[in-house]
Amino acid sequence: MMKLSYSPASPYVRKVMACAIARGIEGRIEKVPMNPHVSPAELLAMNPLSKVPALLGEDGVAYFDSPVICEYLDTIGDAAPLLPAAGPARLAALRQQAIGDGIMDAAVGRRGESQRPKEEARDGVMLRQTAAVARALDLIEREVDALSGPLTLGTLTVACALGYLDFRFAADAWRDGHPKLTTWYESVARHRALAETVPVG
Ligand SMILES: N[C@@H](CCC(=O)N[C@@H](CS)C(=O)NCC(=O)O)C(=O)O
Repeated sequence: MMKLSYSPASPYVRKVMACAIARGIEGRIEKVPMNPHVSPAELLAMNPLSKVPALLGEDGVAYFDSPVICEYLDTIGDAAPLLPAAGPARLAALRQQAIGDGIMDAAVGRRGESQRPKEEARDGVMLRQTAAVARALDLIEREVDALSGPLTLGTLTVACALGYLDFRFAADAWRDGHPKLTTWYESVARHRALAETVPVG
């Protein structure tokens, strides 16, 4: 049994679980709850960076971070891989993963900043994070056609990033000004891999 160090609100953890469900291997993963912010010894033994997700694989190797874990999961089971073989399709999926992970990085960072005492420097950082997300959404809207087709690591990552914006920053209404992305998200969100991993809390 693989072991996934896990926290329920993490969009990166959601991405990993969505990949596992999409490939039908979620039953081979035991989820171990972990608060990375208090650096528990069990997590540090797997990931010295004290971040979730971290996955103890069937080969005994502790994998992190989420892109690496998802690539490893592609080697488990018989389902088609979520990351295409080397070439333009793989590069497209990796690029989508990068923009989705980038939205998560900016939004998770902004959420962390928002919980610190208010000061000018903090507000400046949050404004940059907000602007980065806005520009990333505009890029994905322009390139929305590339999201169609079977699920990939790239499209799942973008969907999890949008789900995190709904979860933590619903008031920002990311759908405004992104009609094509809104339509795409409505349909992709129905996939079991995403429907069963919606963050709660
Ligand atoms: N690049 C990492 C990011 C993981 C990450 O930042 N996880 C957050 C939870 S959402 C975390 O563990 N933060 C704890 C910390 O930064 O100390 C990935 O893709 O897995």
